[in-house]
Amino acid sequence: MDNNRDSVPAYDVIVIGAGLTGLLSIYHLRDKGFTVQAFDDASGVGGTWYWNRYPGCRFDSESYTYGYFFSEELLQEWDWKEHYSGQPENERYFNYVADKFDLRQHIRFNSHVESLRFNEDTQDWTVSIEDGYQARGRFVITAVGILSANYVPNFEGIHDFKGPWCHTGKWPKEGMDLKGKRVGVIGTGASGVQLITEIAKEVGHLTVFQRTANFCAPLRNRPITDEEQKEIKANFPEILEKCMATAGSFMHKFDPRSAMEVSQEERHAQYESLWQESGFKKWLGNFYDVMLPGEANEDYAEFFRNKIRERVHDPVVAEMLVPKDHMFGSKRLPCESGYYEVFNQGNVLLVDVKNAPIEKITKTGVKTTESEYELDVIIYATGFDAITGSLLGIDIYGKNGESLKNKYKDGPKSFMGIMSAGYPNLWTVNAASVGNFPRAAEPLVGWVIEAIEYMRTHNYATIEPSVDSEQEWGEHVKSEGAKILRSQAASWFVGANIPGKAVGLLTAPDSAPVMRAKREEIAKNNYQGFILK
Ligand code: N01
Repeated sequence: MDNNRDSVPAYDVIVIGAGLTGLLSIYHLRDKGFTVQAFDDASGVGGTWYWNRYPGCRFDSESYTYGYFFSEELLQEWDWKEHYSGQPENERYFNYVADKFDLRQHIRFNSHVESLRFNEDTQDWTVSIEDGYQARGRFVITAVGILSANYVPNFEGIHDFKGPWCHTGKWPKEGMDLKGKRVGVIGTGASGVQLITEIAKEVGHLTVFQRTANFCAPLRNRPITDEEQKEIKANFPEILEKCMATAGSFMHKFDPRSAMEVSQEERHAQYESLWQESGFKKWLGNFYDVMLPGEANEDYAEFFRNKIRERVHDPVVAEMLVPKDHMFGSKRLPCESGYYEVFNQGNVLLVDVKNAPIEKITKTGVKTTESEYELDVIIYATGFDAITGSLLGIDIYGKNGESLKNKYKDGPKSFMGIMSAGYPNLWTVNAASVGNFPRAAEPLVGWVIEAIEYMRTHNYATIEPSVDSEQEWGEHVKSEGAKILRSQAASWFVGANIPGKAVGLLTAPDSAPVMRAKREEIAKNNYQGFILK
């Protein structure tokens, strides 16, 4: 509690997080004349790109579609070196942005936010940091990341293991010494796939514990040539336009034809030609109906399965790597740079932990229901408590002291993923978007700041959604969410990866252009669906 409130520094806006969305928020808020204070757990900027330092970590959005577009000067002076840039360069980029725009002065680092409490008398929020520091803000933007609450399964004996271990999302800054070691990796999602491919080059022996085989596609990364660099820099408006026109804000546009309308020959020729392309084009640039449950989806899935079979020499191992229990595209497609070939190495073992689950972690390794594996290092590539994990990691108390954890116990309750009834002026921006994240974050943050400006202009102290609009949104997410492919697998998209978490789509079911249009309509109608006082 803030017993001595007058001595607590007060700001117009508190921003939690100094990653992509946090930096963006600070820049625009300051630009509009608001006072702003940000807090971050980390000792530096970058969020995801600060924490995920594991070997192999990189974009699978095209680098030049990922950076900020708000400054033409920044676009022109920053050179992405690779089409799919790696973590070290990505972290450098965010540092460059923070320095260029002098953003660090507004950030308190090494500051773990413990709680947020709404003060009904002063109609503002008190933020409390673990070390006892406090600040107040009229508004709060929780730019805490959608994939930032690391999930490590609660395996029996996890702390008994004698060797080093870590989660991919909290890779030590000083690195991990894996050379020549017996390393075990648990998890084969996008992080595991990138990590496994990279560390297989240096470890002594690698044991991969796989519960679910994934559809993975070649990334085909390469350096950006000088010629390409010039072309990219001359074409940023077109690049942006392309991204903003698509459902997930990526550059790739679906083929409007149905896969099943064309001949099998033509269909397969298209699959093959997309296979040779880089990045997500294979996922998001194909016939539109490969992303709908049904015949086209299964046809493309089989094409992927055969690609895996071609690349893995041992047919038994190949079948273990072939996904058979979920639809293509229902989980996020990991991009890879030689993942399947890793399993042709003599020093790599694939262990199926679906049929024989991990029973416990021992002093010396991993014990499944079938066997024991001796290891020097264990790496948990076991994912994140997505979307709500980091938000609910903060004790948030709204009107009448009601805890957000309690409100969210059966799943998130918000209007448009950006604010919850009973929590005035608390913008939970990260719940609203997936896809090529920066392209979704820029317009969203812009919209939030416009709303804050609107309130300043019209002298309102608080904004919060009505209970009705929150309920309607919840019903929309449920009914429309059930229809989309992302809801059809047991993944982080629906919270199914976290034991005990309520299962349901955690983000908007609408495309990015639809979400932008909905928000514009709300703003045009004086923030319809919200109560302003
Ligand atoms: O996490 P995941 P991730 N026993 O949840 C397994 C983004 N990202 O960190 O599939 C055994 O996808 C789990 O098994 P299963 C991207 O959006 C982007 O890899 O649940 N295994 C799965 O294999 C991505 O989607 C990039 O059966 C257990 C794995 O752990 C998101 O982050 C790079 C287990 C977790 O996979 C998350 O990816 C990396 C258990 N008890 C990540 N519990 C870019 O390229 C979990 N698993 C930008």
